[in-house]
Amino acid sequence: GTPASMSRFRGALVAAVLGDCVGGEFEGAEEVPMETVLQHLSGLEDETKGNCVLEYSDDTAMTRCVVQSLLNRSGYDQQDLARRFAKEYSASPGRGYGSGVIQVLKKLASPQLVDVYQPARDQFNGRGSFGNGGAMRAAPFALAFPNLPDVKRFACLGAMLTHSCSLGYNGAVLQAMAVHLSLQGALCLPQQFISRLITEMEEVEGEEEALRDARILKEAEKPFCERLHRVRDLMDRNKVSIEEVISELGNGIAALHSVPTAIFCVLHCLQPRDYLPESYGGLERTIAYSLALGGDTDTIACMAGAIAGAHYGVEAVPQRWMRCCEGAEDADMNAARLHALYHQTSQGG
Ligand code: R7I
Ligand code: MG
Ligand code: MG
Repeated sequence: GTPASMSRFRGALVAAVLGDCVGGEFEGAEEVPMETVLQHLSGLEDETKGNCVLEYSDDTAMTRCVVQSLLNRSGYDQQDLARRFAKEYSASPGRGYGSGVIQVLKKLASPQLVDVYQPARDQFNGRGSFGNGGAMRAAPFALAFPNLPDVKRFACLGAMLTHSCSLGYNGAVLQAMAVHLSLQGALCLPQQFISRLITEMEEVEGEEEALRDARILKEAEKPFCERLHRVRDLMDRNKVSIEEVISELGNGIAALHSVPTAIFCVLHCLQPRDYLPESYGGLERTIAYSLALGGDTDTIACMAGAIAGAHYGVEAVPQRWMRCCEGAEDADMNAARLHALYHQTSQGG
């Protein structure tokens, strides 16, 4: 498709929901044989099963808040978004939220709250969360703002409502940038795609707070850059085992151990793989592969889904999969509305 086409917007938002819904089955599993993944996915194709419903988790619940807020406020409004997060959590607390972020969401509900970023700063003894909860809901920022500086800035602020550690919010910046570039068609040149992400993250991680957090947490000087270099090394190789991907990139709940992993899943699945069905297109391969990594499967598949969906477009999403996923229809409709906002913004409106 052409850059920033409607199909890419719909693909991004719908495939993110799909990843979350189908990935929920394996969240936290240590090892997930590919055979089990393929069985789970072919279960969605089974018409005789009638109306299968896979519920979405916190990943989609919070993404929906971001989408609704951006649309309603025609841009980023921290008060509005904070209120929506709090309201959504109190309406459906059972969506599988991270154990730490629940405290933030409860505080955000207080009408006395003056600084909406303060509850996030109080997390984990004042250092803030490095979980992937900011990154899992970052895709809509790439679908609302056409300019990269805006995407970076608002993805960062939107994540800081719950994640004040740079290893948390910079994961959101990276995820939003990956969706932004994919939307432009940048995945047609995978080498340039990863190089561009590294160049951008060099700058992002050169900030003082990022350097300080990395030092305190005893990570590499620029942790996301280091991981992206590993992604580049892995994608250059012909054969890579799942075990190697997990040990090099991780499959955990930290943004650092999941956002580069999701990006790798997309890059690795641009080509057919002999352990994935020949009938699968790139989007199906990406989701299946993400689940086979185990660990934080709903979130890795959600993030990989958003990037892949922006590349392949909505036509690549299997109708039967979509019908099984709660919130997929809604995502499709809202993607069209974000498409309008994006193109309105790009004309300076
Ligand atoms: O990041 P967050 O919103 O969780 C998102 C994940 C996704 O996988 C969702 O699908 C859902 O399952 O949860 O929630 P947080 O509570 O901020 O962070 C998640 C977890 O990361 C925390 O519960 C901690 O276990 C861990 N964590 C930390 N541990 C120690 N020190 C995050 N930050 C820290 C830290 O600074
Ligand atoms: Mg979840
Ligand atoms: Mg998860």
